[in-house]
Amino acid sequence: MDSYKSRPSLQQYADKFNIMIVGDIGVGKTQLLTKYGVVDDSAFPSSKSVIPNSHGVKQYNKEFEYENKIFLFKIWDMVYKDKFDKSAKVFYKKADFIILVCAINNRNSFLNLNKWIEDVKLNTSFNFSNMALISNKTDLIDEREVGLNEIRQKAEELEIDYFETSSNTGEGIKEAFDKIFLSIINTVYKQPQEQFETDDKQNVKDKNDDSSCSSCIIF
Ligand SMILES: Nc1nc2c(ncn2[C@@H]2O[C@H](COP(=O)(O)OP(=O)(O)O)[C@@H](O)[C@H]2O)c(=O)[nH]1
Ligand SMILES: [Mg+2]
Repeated sequence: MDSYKSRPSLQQYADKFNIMIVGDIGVGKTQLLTKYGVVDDSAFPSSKSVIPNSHGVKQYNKEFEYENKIFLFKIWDMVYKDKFDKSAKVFYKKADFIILVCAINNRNSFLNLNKWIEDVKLNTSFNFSNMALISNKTDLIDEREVGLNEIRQKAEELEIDYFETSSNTGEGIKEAFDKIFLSIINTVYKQPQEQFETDDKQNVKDKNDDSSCSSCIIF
């Protein structure tokens, strides 16, 4: 297991990104993250996240290496609610990317994607290309309630990437998250000199320096 001492300090990350994973309860969101090897935030003090339990959101972290740089992905997962409450809407606003999840053996979880998308629309000023769709539990093929074509069609309508996974067997998980992370890096990450050249230096500082935040939620 990695020791904390071997982890980069916050300043050493090339960049940090916030991802929110949403979908009906029971579709396997938490299991997907665990299988991908995320680190529980409480065991990752350098991320300095302080999210009160009352928000019903738990943060996981994943370091991701690309082109000799290390990026930190903070992933927000719902703990117990099937909807974010009003106070947790702040997470939508801070997200760089949203992962929608349904399960192939649960038709309602597929139909409810529209509600989640509506939530995203209402609470973000968001470019829809910053989303991906995962349908999980592909090992339960005999219980399939959602056709492959209709899920694919949904992703095509939204013009977002679509992945099939099983947290049970692990199939598809690494491919899905690796591709999502790469697309975030390629679309959101700016080279350091570009950042330096912008007039928006304060924003860059705020993004990289969590200690500047005095509220109870530190992103
Ligand atoms: N068969 C099967 N079960 C799964 C899979 N993913 C999650 N589960 C089970 O589904 C239940 C809900 O998973 P969980 O990750 O807690 O769902 P969440 O509410 O979306 O976070 C648990 O009992 C998991 O073991 C999968 O891919 N295949
Ligand atoms: Mg969960």
